[in-house]
Amino acid sequence: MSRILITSAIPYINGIKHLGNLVGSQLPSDVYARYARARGHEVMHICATDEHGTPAELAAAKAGKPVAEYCAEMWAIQRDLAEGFGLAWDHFGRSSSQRNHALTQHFAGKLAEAGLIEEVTEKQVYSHTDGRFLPDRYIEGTCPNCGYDGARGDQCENCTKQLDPTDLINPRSAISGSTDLEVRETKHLYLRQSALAGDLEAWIDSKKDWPILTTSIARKWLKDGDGLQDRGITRDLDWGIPVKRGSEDWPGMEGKVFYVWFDAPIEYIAATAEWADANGLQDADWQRWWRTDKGAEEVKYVQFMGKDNVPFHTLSFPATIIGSGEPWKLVDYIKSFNYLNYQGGQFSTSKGRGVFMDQALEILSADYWRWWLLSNAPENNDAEFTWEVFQQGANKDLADVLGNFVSRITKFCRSKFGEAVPTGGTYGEAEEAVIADLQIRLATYEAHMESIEIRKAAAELRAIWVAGNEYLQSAAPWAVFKENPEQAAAITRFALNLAALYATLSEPFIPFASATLREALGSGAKWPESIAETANALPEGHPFTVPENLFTKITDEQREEWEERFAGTR
Ligand code: B3M
Ligand code: ZN
Repeated sequence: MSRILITSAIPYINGIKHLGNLVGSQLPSDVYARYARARGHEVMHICATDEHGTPAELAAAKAGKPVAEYCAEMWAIQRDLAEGFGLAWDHFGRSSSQRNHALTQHFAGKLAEAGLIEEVTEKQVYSHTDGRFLPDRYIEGTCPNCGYDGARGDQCENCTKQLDPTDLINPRSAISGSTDLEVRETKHLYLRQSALAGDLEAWIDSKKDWPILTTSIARKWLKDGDGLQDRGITRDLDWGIPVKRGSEDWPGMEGKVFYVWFDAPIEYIAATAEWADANGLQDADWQRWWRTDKGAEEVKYVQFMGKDNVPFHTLSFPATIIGSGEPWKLVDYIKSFNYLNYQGGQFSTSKGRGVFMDQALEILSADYWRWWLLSNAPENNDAEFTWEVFQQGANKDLADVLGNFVSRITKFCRSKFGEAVPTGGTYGEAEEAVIADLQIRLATYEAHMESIEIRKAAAELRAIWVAGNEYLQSAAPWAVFKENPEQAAAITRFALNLAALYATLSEPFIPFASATLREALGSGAKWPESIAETANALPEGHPFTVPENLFTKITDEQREEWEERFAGTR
């Protein structure tokens, strides 16, 4: 048993997330956390909302609400949706928390002490109409790289090039549309990442077992120098964490806040402190997860995120940690994901294209989504959601295989033996063969889970379900019953035990169905040591009930209706 710290990239506060966001971080992190808990590890599973920066301010303005109020409301909405999807965090924090304010200011102070912060006078775009500077997404214009006319001050969405507001051609304010702009001088803090390039490169090089997607992005940024240019970590905004050195004011930085990407990853730590606060615990209780001088040396720390977040987690955040000179825990493994596309295009929050978390739960229960998304997770390539493949995948795996198996055996037992595990008969060759097969499959499933190969793990779990279905089909207790009721009893007992095994093994992927099944069968959650043992976990005479249809099929009419409903934009 070990201790595992798991964080999911923290979603921006500016609206409800779509299924592409979900499968790129929160969902796989939940599967891994559930699996680790089931194996008896001590787990700390953390997520939060990312509440600062221009996305939050712009979304609040659009909603006509003060930004603090908007964030508080959206946090509660995101928390409830996460619960609806079964995302089992130990804590769902907020990057606007006092804990994050204090920790972010603390890190800035330490970095300054280490000589890693530089005060730079730079040029920023000022809007006369709006009476303010226009950093990042507050400004839009034409991309100098590809000519796209909706590029934002921080990045071109079309060609992904990182930009500075002053790079844009024909710039305009994203707030008022005004072009009455002027370039003015303003002072900002820069983190001297370039001074840490050697340390970071050596650290990345030492991560031999990381996914190629993660290390290739990190290396690209190291080579291009892009990611390791010194980075501005402050902004001329009202909403955010005020710039301070620890608890001291920072002369010349009055009225400025830290850049959202500086404070967001620090929220992983802060959210763990928020967890301790919320549970009446001490600082030592969260520090044992984060401070290597306070017990975190033995913690394994795993992060989950979409590929666009990789540079910030492989370079910027580690620069903050290493540069602080303090014994904070560095990440041990970064699992990153490609994109999920929607019906031949992209999911898009800004355009409202695709299916969003609230809509998904309106039409189907969470396990359908969890299963399809995870078994098709965009691990090695981008993946594609279409209503047709979704319908096919969910129906085949959940209804035809797992649901059908459970339904057939529980209903058959009820009709012939009553609602208790039947007595009599013994397991024979057919059962021994299934036990041997599943013992190997279990080891494969565990190995994929441990190396966080989500698709492969899902495929193996599916194969485990299929094995039960095939067994039942060929053992055919309904046919055996007439001639040999004792043997039919043994077959039924074996199959009911397989159903109980499936409830346990499937829990990381489909926790709701797993709970329903466990309750119906009155089975425990203990992870199997050996399949032979679990084949008798439900003893003779053990009572059960037939679970309500675990999974009903998605009909063609439903598919067509949803395809049409979600064809446009929100
Ligand atoms: N909020 C971007 C995103 O939601 C950003 C992640 C922060 S992780 C510290 O994709
Ligand atoms: Zn571009």
